[in-house]
Amino acid sequence: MLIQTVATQPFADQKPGTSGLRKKVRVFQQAHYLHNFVQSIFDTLQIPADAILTVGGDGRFYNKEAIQVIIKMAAANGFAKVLVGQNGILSTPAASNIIRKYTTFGGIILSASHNPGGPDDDFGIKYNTSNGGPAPEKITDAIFANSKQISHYKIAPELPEVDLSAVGITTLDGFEVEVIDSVSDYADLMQSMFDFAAIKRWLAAGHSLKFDAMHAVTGPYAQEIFVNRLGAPPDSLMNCVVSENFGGGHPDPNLTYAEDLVKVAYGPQAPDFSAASDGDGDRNMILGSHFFVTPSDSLALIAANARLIPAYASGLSGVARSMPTSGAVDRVAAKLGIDCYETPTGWKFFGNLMDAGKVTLCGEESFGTGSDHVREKDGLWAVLCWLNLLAATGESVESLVRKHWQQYGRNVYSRHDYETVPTAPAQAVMQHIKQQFASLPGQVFGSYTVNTVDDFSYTDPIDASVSNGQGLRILFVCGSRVVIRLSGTGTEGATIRVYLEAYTEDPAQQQLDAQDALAELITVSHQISQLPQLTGRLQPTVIT
Ligand code: VG1
Ligand code: CO
Repeated sequence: MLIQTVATQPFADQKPGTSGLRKKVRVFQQAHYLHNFVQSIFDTLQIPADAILTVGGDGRFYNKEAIQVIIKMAAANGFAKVLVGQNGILSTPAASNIIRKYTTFGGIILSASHNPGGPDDDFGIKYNTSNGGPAPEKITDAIFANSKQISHYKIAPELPEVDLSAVGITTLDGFEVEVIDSVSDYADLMQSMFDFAAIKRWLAAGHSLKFDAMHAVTGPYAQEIFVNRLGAPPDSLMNCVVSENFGGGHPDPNLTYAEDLVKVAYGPQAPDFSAASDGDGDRNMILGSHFFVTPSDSLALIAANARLIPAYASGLSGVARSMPTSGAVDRVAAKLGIDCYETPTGWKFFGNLMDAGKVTLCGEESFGTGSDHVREKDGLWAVLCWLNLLAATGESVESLVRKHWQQYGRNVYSRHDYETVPTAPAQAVMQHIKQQFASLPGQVFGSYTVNTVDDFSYTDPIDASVSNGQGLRILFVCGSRVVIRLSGTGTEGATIRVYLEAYTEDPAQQQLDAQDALAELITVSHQISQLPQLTGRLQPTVIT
């Protein structure tokens, strides 16, 4: 096989964020840009002679072109084989499953997740290690370092374009590309974990389900699992045909962007259960009839009831949540007598805990829930958890949540996002809070007294690696808190995320709308951060 070494110049902006490198498609289309990053990944690895690389993406614009480049570069860099999803499609959790099930060396996932797709929108790429999880910071830092000094990349230019539409094996000079069915391995895994017979009976008894794939990657997975295997009527699915620009939408499953589904779930014919997933299939939104479940509550409730699900019948080893996620799951862990870990934002921090058998379930407030069945968060898995719990208990979504609050109290929670803020004022907000670190403790704001403030730092309990600067925390004496951090997944300006949490045992308070219950805390957060004054933004762009 002819291997060409191509001279190149470094790009300065290839630092992976919370979940890989995300940029506008046009940035990736610059000559050598994708090649440089892929070579920078390969240069961090010691690739053994029989190494297999898993490759797949969420089907967005530029997915197929990128895959052809990656195949040619994998061949030139010494991989023996590439496993690629049919039509270049693998949801993020499905890719994680393929890496694990076929013990491949690692994987490249092409996705910008919940960010919009299309020629003027976003593309992304990340590397997952042999455990199926996102590369830890040690590796992403090394990739960035390589990208800043790269001078050459290797490619096999004569390798023919692989026909990604047909399942099968192509061989060239001993290098193999196998196109695999994108769905069946994942659907089999789900079927092995949940009580499909009980869910089938629940559906057959007249309960209704609506699933919104938001024109993104979970469409074919939902068709196979909900319709083909669980017998749900075909009109249980909406927006389930994958499109390269996600139907022009923003494939982010929350009350703002999943408006098609929200209309149905709050409409006159509201189904018993509604759910949506994001661009790459790792996020989930759970709704009952006229009822929204916060992701933090969803994690807590799945943890509390996990034994009703066959895969977790023998209990959980422990749980983990990202720092900004509410403490609802901590209360469940305390009751169950299991450990609860608090990690920085981003799924990559859960991998070590799962590999070491310390945790079974993990979750993030950003509509991410998952378990150690793979090493990514998993949207359809969360949907199946809920369906399994509904079928096993015969309860409605709302009554399950309300009973949970009665038993554990409610962590009233909301996140306010201020998107596309220019970088300077966003930094100014963070600086303004940091300047008050010494003076804030003890200060009184209305009914809130500041207890402590810090910039969250995490020491990994398994490998002792330290991650600093993970978000500013203002903790109040009453147990309420405000967390402020800058997003690491955006591609335009800065996004400021303000996370608000108050705990209440009072049943009357538990019935309140979260925005009403948090109104004073929101005002206090503005007083301390001066966000409206420093950014000119009076309202958040998105409230979840
Ligand atoms: C966001 C979320 C974070 C999540 C990450 C990737 O990161 O807050 O919880 O892990 O997206 O999700 P940030 O840095 O923008 O806050 V996905 O579904 O985009 O891979
Ligand atoms: Co995602």
